[in-house]
Amino acid sequence: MSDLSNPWIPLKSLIVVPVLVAAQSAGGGGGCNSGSTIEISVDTPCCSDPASAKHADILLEYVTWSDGTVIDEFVFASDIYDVEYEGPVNKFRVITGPDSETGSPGVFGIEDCDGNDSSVSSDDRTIFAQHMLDAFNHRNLNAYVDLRANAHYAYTIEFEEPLRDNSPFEDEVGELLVFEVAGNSMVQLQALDELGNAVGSAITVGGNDWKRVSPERIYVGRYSNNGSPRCGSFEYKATGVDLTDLGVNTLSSIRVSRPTNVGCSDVRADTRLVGVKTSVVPTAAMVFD
Ligand SMILES: [Ca+2]
Ligand SMILES: [Ca+2]
Ligand SMILES: [Ca+2]
Ligand SMILES: [Ca+2]
Repeated sequence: MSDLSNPWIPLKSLIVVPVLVAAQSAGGGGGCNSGSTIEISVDTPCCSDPASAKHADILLEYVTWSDGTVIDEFVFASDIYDVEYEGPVNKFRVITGPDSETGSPGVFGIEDCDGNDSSVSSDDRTIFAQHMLDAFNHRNLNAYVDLRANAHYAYTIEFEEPLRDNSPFEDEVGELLVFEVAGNSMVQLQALDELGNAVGSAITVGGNDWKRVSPERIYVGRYSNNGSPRCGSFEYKATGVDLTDLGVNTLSSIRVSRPTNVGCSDVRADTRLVGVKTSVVPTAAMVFD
């Protein structure tokens, strides 16, 4: 009641509102980069201009976060499992640029893995996970999951070593790089504990989270189901996710899936995830604190 007599309360409320709005837009979508670009430097051995490497190696070199932090150590997938897919055939593929020297070049449809391309079996899902791992366990970014169906899917990525947040608070340095073909689709990310249970909070990455890669834009090719290149290309966009956004301080594995309750949004995400080594490994003394 005494607050009602305080003439400053209404003014305080007015001041607080814009701060809250800014905090929500920075943390709600998993993006931790202000501005419309993310600085990811790549090496494209085929071509002096990275934009010409759409069918070839696009090798991750270093990332420069908006606070000036430069990181050139990355953590790749060591396993992929628990693949789910409830969509039609010919719509869920692993693509590695056909002229690549890093990774396993080609276009792999999930339905083809067991030798019967008319349906998706349990064997298909298991073998497809191996194709995904072949695309996710090295620094060639031209290797990703391609999805063209508005259908349920999910998969779990386990990392070579746990990712660790450089700060327990929201910060500008992302522990996860997420790439998306064309930057027009939404994807859901959920941290898992050692037993595979969901921990922290699921986030949906999409919309303005996707940034144009700088200093030079990068592109990936378009392919028919038999693997032959088609005309044109798609710009490859990316975002950085601070582990605080996922509600965890460390991350050993992550569930990637179709978001639910997002209306008519494009959920056909074509994704590639790379872990970023932003923090030193704790010493024994730190572990036992
Ligand atoms: Ca099959
Ligand atoms: Ca953080
Ligand atoms: Ca897309
Ligand atoms: Ca961080």
